[in-house]
Amino acid sequence: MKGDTVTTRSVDNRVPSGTTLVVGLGLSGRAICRHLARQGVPFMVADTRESPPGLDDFRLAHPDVAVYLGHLEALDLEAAEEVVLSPGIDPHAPGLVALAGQTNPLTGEPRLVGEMALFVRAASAPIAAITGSNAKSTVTTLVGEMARESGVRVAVGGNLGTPALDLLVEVPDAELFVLELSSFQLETTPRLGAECAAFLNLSEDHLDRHGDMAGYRAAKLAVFHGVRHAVINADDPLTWPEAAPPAIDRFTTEPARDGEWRVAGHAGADWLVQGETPLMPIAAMRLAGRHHQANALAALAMGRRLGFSPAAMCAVLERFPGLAHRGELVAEAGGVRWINDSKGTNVGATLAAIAGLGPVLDGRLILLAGGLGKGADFAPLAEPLGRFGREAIVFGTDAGRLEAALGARLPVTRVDDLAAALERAAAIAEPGDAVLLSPACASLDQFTNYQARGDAFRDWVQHHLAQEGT
Ligand code: UMA
Ligand code: ADP
Repeated sequence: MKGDTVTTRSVDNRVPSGTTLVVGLGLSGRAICRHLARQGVPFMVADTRESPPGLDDFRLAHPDVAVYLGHLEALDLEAAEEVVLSPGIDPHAPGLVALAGQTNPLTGEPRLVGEMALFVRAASAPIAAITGSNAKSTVTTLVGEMARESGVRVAVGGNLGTPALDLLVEVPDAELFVLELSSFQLETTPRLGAECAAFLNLSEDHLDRHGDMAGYRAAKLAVFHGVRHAVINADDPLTWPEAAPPAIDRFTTEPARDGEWRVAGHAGADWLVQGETPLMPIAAMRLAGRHHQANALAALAMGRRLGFSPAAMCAVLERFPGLAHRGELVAEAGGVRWINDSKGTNVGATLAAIAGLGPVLDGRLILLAGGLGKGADFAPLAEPLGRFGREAIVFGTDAGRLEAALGARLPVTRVDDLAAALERAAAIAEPGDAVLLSPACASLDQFTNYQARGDAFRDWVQHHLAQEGT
């Protein structure tokens, strides 16, 4: 099938003149196709896989659209008006690299763009954009909830849930778009022009795609192209823009550091504070841990710039319980806590989970980790695990690399998969311990996605505890 075109009308391996080529038939690719169809733009689709997941649905929805399956190098893109990439496709891949630096005469933008370029052209309401290595989904959800609580008609999506282009039809009268954006989406966005954009933090991730930290950071910094209000992490200089935006807000959780948005003492307790104004006590937040204080401050800073009321924003922080698969307490039995942090897909997230949990445990931490490390260095996990860990149980493709990085600091057991890791954890856990699934890796070697991995953890724990009769 490789290199074939699968279509109800025949085309050779040449994109017809004046046609837009959509690359990828996943969630974003199908949303891009729906958008182009609504706009009456002629397009065809390519996917490098022999059997992309959305093919059957796509054929039903677009019976007249040509689909090319196979290597992109074998496709002649010369006559394509524009090439719109799905985020999972590397713009530097063979077959696409020839388009680098070329401009689309109609739009003045690069000929090679991603979904967000189309979104920016079509959206008529302001955009609030959130990026970073971790906490994007949490902060995006918080800002969306704060907007709703303030009576704003808001559409929330992007890398989180609904593809951005689908929001245009799902919430046609949106007054605000709140979008979680990945480095992959930002890399192919020529100018986002956000009303407010936050860059939350940067730690090693997706190095297999971006080459190094500089490439990864450069992709993320695109969140500030054309921005009005930037929100940055005063504690993480890698989030700071290269050129000063018109307005900037800094948040910090370091007690000694200056920042408009910070944690400070007030009335004998720690409060979230703007400038000299105390907003709410930390203890009133439902989310726990210092990393969530940073997330709350970022959301508050964005909300203020977007005109939300402080009372509405604090009400959201008082009730928001956190998202599933992010530090989710699945069960507590026999003095052992079972915590699903399957969304901990990089080292920075797993470090935050250990830092939040380790100091408050009566016992020790049993870490379940492994999967696809995406080229990251696991060494930073060794010190905190040495301090708080009973054992690391590692599985999946990069189990060997984890074992090599951690083995000198605590006992490491290597097993085949998550089920075996859970068996081992149940055998060694003592009262006061926490069994934490925070893999520091992507799940795709053994699961469909991180949700499936977290669901497998939850199912196993519930089944195990039911059998034990606890
Ligand atoms: N793929 C191919 N050939 C193709 C097209 C895709 O091999 O021709 C592969 C990609 O390399 C990737 C997979 O298929 O492994 C999915 O890629 P995609 O671009 O089709 O992905 P979508 O289904 O459109 O989902 C994307 C985001 N996925 C990625 O960026 C990889 C989803 O984020 C997002 O929810 C969705 O768009 C809607 O906006 C997921 C994700 O893992 C949660 N994101 C990464 C992260 O958060 O770390 C960036
Ligand atoms: P993202 O969408 O960027 O992946 P999520 O909100 O889904 O972010 O959280 C992903 C992971 O990051 C979870 O494991 C979560 O516990 C962890 N996390 C949340 N906030 C922070 C933070 N401020 N710094 C580091 N890790 C965090």
